[in-house]
Formats: sequence, C-alpha cells, structure tokens
Amino acid sequence: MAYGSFSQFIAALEKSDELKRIRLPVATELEITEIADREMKAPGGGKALLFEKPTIDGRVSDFPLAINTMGSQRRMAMALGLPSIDELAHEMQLILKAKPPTGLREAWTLLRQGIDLLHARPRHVSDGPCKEVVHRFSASDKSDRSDRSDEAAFSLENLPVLKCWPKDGGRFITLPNVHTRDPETGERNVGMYRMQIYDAQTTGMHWQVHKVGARHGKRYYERGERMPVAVTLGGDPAMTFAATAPLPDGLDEVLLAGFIRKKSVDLVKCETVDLEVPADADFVLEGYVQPGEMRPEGPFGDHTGFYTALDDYPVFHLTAITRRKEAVYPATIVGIPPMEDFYMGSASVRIFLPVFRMNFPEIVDMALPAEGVFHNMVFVSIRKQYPWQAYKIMHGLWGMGQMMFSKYIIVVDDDCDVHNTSEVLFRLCANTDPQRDSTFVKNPSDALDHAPTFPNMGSHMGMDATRKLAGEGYTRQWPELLKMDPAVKERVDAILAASCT
Ligand SMILES: Cc1cc2nc3c(=O)[nH]c(=O)nc-3n(C[C@H](O)[C@H](O)[C@H](O)COP(=O)(O)O)c2cc1C
Ligand SMILES: [Mn+2]
Repeated sequence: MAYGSFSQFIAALEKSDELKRIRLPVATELEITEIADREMKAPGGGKALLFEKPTIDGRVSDFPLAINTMGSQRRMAMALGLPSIDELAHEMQLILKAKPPTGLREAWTLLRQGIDLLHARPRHVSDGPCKEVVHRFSASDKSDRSDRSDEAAFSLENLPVLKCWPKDGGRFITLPNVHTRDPETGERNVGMYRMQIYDAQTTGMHWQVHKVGARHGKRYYERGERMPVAVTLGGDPAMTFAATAPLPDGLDEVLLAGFIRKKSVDLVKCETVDLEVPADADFVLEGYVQPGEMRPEGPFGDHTGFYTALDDYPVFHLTAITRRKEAVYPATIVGIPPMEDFYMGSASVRIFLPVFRMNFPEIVDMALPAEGVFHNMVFVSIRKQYPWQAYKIMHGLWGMGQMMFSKYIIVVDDDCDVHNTSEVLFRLCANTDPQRDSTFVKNPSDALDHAPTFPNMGSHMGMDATRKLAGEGYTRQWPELLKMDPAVKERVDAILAASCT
C-alpha cells in the first residue's frame, strides 16, 4: 500500500496508536532532541512524535515536525506499507529465484510479481502537490506561475531544522533525500546525506567519499560543470527508506521505492534544475553544487555516539524551494544507540538477506546489532559444511558494497540466533581460541569511524565462533550444547499451566 503523502502516513500511525502529539511549543534547538532521544530509548523504540509547534529561536514555525516515524519494527513496516518486513524479504527471494512456474498457483504468483515490477517504474507527471507553493531565489528566472505565491522572503530559515546536540556546528537537515544524476550515463541516485545550514540559501552536502552522490560529484568536477542537486523532504516514507538502503551503485532508489510500495513513484520536473523528483514530497530544495567549492562541515553529534569533527565537504546553493501548502517537516536524530536509524538499517538487512544468500547459500541469518551502529559489527550465522567456510563468508561480506566497512564480523553456527546479542557473545566466548579463530584484513573504513589512525582506512577483524571441524585441525571431540528433553518441556508446560489456573 502506498501513501499519497507523508501526512497520510502520519495519520495512519495515529490511527494505529503509534503517534504522540506534542501540542506545546518545543525548541528546535536541543529540546526536541531530548524528547525524541527519550522516546527512541523506550522499549521497542517508543512512538512517533508530532511536534505541532516547533520553535525556531523562540518563534513558532509554520510547519509541524515529525520524528521517530520509522523508529520501531512495526512503524518501519508501516512506512513501507507492509504488515511485516519479512513479507518484502520473501518477495525479493521469489524474484531472485524466479524460474518457469510448475503449477497454476506459482504462475499466478509470478504474474503478480511481474505486475509489481511494472509498478516499480516511475511515472512522469507534469505537476504535483510538491509545487503547491513555489519560492524562487534568483531574480533572473522569475516565476511564470503567477497563480502561485512566490515570496522571496521564504528560505531555509522558515523550516524547523534541528540543532541536535550541544556542540553541533549549527542546524542540520537530518532526513533529506538527495537526488543527483551521473553526467555520463544519466543514471539517477537518491541518497540520504545530512545537510548543515550555513545561511538562508546555502547548506553543506555531507556525502561521504564512498557514497554514490560523491562519485556523481566527482564526474561533474572532472568536467568542470556545475552539478544540479535536488533534495526532497517528506512524501511517501518508502522513498525516504530507499534513500538509506545500501543499493549497488547504478541501482535506482526510485525503482526500489516503487517496487516496495507496489505503485509507481510520480516524478515531476524541478523548476530551476534539470532533475526530476517525487511529486508527493512535502518540500523540494533545488540547487547546485559548484565543482571544487568546499567548506568545513560539522561538528555533528553523529550516529557513532560521538561528535564527528569538522571536515571539508561540498556546498549546496539553493535556487528554489517548492512545497506543499500543508507541509510536515520530517526529521530524525542520531546519537548513542539505539536510535531510529537502527530500525531502518535492520529493515535493509532483512530485505537484502536474500541477495546475500544468493551469493552465499550457507548464510542462514544476519544482524547488525544496535551497539555496532551499522558498520562496527556484523553477526552472521551459517550452515557450515567445509573447513574455514566462516572465513569465506567474512571475505565475501567485506567485498560487498557498504558491508566493506564491517569492523568486526562474527560468524556463528545456524542454531544461534543472531538477533540475540547475548547468545552470540556466549558462542564467541565459548567456541573460540582467540588467536586461531581470528583474522585481520585491511579495508576501507566508514568515514565516521574515528578509531583508525588514518581516515577512511583501517583494519577489520573476523572471528570464527562456529564449531570446529576435524578438517580444521581440531582433533578432540567437540562437546555437545546442553538441551532439555522436549518431552520434559512439554510436561513442565502442562504442569505450570495447571498450577496457574
Ligand atoms: C538518518 C541517516 C543519516 C545519514 N547521513 C549520512 C550522511 O550524512 N552522509 C553519508 O554519506 N551517508 C549518510 N547516511 C547513510 C547513507 O544514506 C547510506 O549509506 C546510503 O545507502 C547511501 O546511498 P548511496 O549508496 O546511493 O550513496 C545516513 C543514513 C541515515 C539513515
Ligand atoms: Mn544509490
């Protein structure tokens, strides 16, 4: 099911008792963070919050602010219009394994998927709600849309953008979908890269060196051409999720969003740049990045739980803002885990597990525990068949897209639940001889990892916590894990049930 707008999604959350309204004025400077942080740390991720009166320097904003809208398993599934994330993972698996149907039932299933895939393709439309109000900034290309207000006074300063943590270098847009295009192939990319507000019409553009936005930028810089960039805020949350998904370079996030929500994304041309954006967005920030122009960005209280230091990043200059009349500003905060982004990352892992399993059929399950903030720690369970198979999996993962950042990979047997950190640690402690069962490699590091001596590169460690095989040089008998007799369990269940009534 697709949402027609971000507001529709918020209404659905409210109907499902997944939303709290905060009616009193609350400051965008730190106060919203403190409330949201407490909510995100509540069991299961708390509720989504709608701040009806966020204040900017004491003045009530024209726009409400929604936060933590995807910050639980249930809300993440709702954002994608699904009863559960596993349903989408299952569909991915069917598509990957598609072969000629053996029966009518299967044929129907495949046909339905074919239709869903058709829906993945975007539709091009000539207008949309994201243009209900148009604000252009350059006097030279005055609007021909005389029917719509064109107040030049409107700017980024009208948006309830958060100053998240006390030592942040300013306000940051934290949930932006950044649309760019490869100037050589025309391929589109949508990535989520935070934006620091420098002034009313200028922001930072924090695409890290490994990300596709940065690669597109490099192509423009090589050509010495100005790079068109459009940023959307709000709209169907399926698009926002897709912008965070670790897709291979060249795989279009707009297609993924269409596939997830089973409805084409409507794309509309921007007013001042040659790009197309989802027509249902709440806000569209149009503009450009000038090759070679860099500016210090940060500090920012980051998802590592630490402040990321100042670093040079490209600068985004706005040429227009278009928006809905009744726009809602979407935000998140990052910080010491668990935060909202944990649920977004977990959904990605679930949805792409079938892709990993296609490459590595022995993989049973995989989890990125919240404490590892995505890149620091991976738990993976395998059905081990031959010696040193755990190492094949580690190296395989280190070679796949953003999994390259995984600082620690712990491999366990298939009977270990990787979503239960204490179970994984139990296996790690019990099943490893530290020197024998670990390996170190050199690989690119996440740009935010402050621990390595040099930025963007560091060592990664793999630990094989599986049972050791004779073929691996282990000649003693591997002991058996304790397990209660199932018949006893059943009897005890009955005894306890009877004694409770
Ligand atoms: C809330 C949130 C904020 C993020 N901020 C950034 C950021 O500032 N810079 C960045 O490079 N990646 C950031 N990411 C991660 C990217 O969105 C993610 O790696 C994505 O897959 C990149 O897409 P791409 O492969 O198309 O570049 C953020 C993710 C989330 C969920
Ligand atoms: Mn991408």
